[in-house]
Amino acid sequence: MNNQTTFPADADRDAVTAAVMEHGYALIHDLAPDLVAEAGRELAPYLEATPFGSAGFLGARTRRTGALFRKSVAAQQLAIHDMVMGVCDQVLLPQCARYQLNFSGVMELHPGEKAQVLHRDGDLYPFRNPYPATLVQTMWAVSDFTRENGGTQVVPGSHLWDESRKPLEQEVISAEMPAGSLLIYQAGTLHGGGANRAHAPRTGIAFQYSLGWLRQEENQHLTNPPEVARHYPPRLQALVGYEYGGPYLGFVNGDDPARLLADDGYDGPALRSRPDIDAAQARVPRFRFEHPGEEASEQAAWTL
Ligand SMILES: O=C(O)CCC(=O)C(=O)O
Repeated sequence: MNNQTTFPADADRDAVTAAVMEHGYALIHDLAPDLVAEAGRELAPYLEATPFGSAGFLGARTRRTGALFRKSVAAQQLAIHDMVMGVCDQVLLPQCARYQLNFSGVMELHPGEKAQVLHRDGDLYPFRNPYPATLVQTMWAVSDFTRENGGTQVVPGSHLWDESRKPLEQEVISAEMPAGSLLIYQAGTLHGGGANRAHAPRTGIAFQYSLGWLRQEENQHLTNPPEVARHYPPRLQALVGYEYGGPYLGFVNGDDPARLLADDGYDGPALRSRPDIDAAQARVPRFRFEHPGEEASEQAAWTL
């Protein structure tokens, strides 16, 4: 156990935040075993009814389902766990007035799943790493997480690296933790699901929190629910949000938001982007942040 990044359930949240800021991640063992087990039970039927992913990033042997708060009361409680809120307050509030829930999902990696490509969740936005903490990501272990069964792989310290630096094999660790524990990490921390070489699935529940200003000014989603927006011109439907904002931005239950309006009988794999969206994003430059250094005031720590 690494005592700089692994904590007991009664850990002080300042110490956990310090690890997330310095090392890019922290593990808190046995934080909410009963609630996590209950969420796992509530979500199991949804996972069972979900096909495996479409290979690539989403995994050919992984089942994923999103929109968790409609499916699990325990998940509602987990998402607002005191420890998570405390760390989000400290990591995100220096950059925003309020943070928001950005993603909810459960990932069940089945035996034979290969390791996912290591990635930064903050790359949803076109910023070059290192960038300020735009996101906090959490992964609750529903099953035990081990190196053998595909426990999340993490690259300690990589939130501070220039993005041109690639991790060596020995720089990648496996987030091993018993069921009921929490892995919490930053937007810029390289990570990915591990390979499952065991005989049973590895299941984790993920919630991601983002800066409150990463959204539309007028709340288009509440103003224009599907039954209302169905009657709008297609261009307007896209503009108010029934369209991806970029790769992986704006999906509904892991799929194209436009499907909320169309009854076209589509029964293919859930997709979180489209080739034309990926191509459009590829021409957007990645903005570089400057960190003015140790002496800078907390108010002006980063400039674009
Ligand atoms: O399943 C995991 O351990 C990590 C999954 C992940 O990082 C992702 O799907 O973006």
